[in-house]
Amino acid sequence: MGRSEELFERAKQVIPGGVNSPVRAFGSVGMTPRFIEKGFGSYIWDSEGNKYIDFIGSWGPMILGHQNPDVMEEVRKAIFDGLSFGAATEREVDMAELICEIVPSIEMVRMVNSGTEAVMSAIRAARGFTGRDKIVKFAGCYHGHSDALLVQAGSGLMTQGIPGSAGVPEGCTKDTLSAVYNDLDSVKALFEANPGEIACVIVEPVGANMGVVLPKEGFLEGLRKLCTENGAVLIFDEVITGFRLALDGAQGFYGITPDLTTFGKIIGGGMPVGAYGGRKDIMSCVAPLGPVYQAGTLSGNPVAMAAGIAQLKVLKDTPDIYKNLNEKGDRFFAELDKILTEAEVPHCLNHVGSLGCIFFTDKEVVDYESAQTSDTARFTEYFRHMLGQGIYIAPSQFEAMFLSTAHTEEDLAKTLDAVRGFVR
Ligand code: KE4
Repeated sequence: MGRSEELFERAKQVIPGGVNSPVRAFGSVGMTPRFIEKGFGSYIWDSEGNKYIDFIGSWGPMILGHQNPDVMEEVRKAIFDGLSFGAATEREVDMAELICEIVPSIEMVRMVNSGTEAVMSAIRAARGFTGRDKIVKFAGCYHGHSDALLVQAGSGLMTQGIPGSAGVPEGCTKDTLSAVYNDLDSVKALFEANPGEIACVIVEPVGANMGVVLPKEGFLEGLRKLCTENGAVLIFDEVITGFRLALDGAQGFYGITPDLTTFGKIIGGGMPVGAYGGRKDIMSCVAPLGPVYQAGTLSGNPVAMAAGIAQLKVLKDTPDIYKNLNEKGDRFFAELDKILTEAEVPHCLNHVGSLGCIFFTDKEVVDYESAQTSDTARFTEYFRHMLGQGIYIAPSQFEAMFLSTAHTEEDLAKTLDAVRGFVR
């Protein structure tokens, strides 16, 4: 038994499923998860010393690669001043000012400790601001594990949300309505059926939790128009897309202004950080300024702020960093698509910038339903082959591939060669 197997056996005795987040268990690919010991640049090493090119990057945060020197230096400096005070600190002000400078729609922002917390809080702020209870989400979009958002994917269109998890009472999802991604009519229908009752529409501006699904032309603009017309808050969940597609995220990339935005991942530089923010009139509802309660012991933690600020500053101050990263992504995913096409492998490759995903289906994947047509058994073969070639991709068809500024042309060439070996 290898070290990962040993560790996994130990872990399963004391941690549910042996992991602290389900996708890490490699369940959908039927393998023992790799226990990772170290990361540097575009690489990670497992507990057996195997080296991998890392295309998960901690599910998005490591856009600069592992152990970026600027981030590590700022963390080193911060830890010697102490780890946590539960008090206001200058770094929190610096972070909030930086986010407001970088993302024009953000007039006021609150730090939290995860994307889940950011979304849960933004939803509460939207409900508190509008005085309305109902919310609209999209089948296939994932917004963290707060009760109201754990509705059965694809359930609930025109009806009350059906809990998608045990332990979530129907009362928590009865006000959650599901719409169809890229289908504005499904959203219009919900507004018509619930006049004056919908507090917000929350959307991943690029779906990245059903695999990668891009917004069709006019979809995001249409959501903006519907929310404005109906007095509902438009929330962009940019936990993945924020500071990734562009410095000002998907809202900058696509030119749409949401009322609130949620962040996570990149904003923490690898440390546990989330944030929500946007229009001052909405955020002014949040305690202690307003009546919407939200709190957190480690919110704005100084070490986490140091990491996040350092990462955002590199992204903000490095000339052409997004142009180069997105062009690298365009070249890589185009070549990946070409290899699969020339090998006549039925597939749909969706990508934007440094985010991408291969679906093993002959359908165009534009929403949750079409994503489900993917041959997940074929994906498992693909995953296992790539892992064996030292390429670490998400152990699930319905996740994304993340490129970083640290991935070299050699890394990408090796990855493409591994794909050629798979299709041969
Ligand atoms: P966290 O609570 O995991 O920090 O963020 C929840 C969340 C919110 N919104 C979006 C768009 C997200 O993608 C996420 C979390 N993303 C997953 C990856 N698909 C995290 C990986 C995991 O669950 O372990």
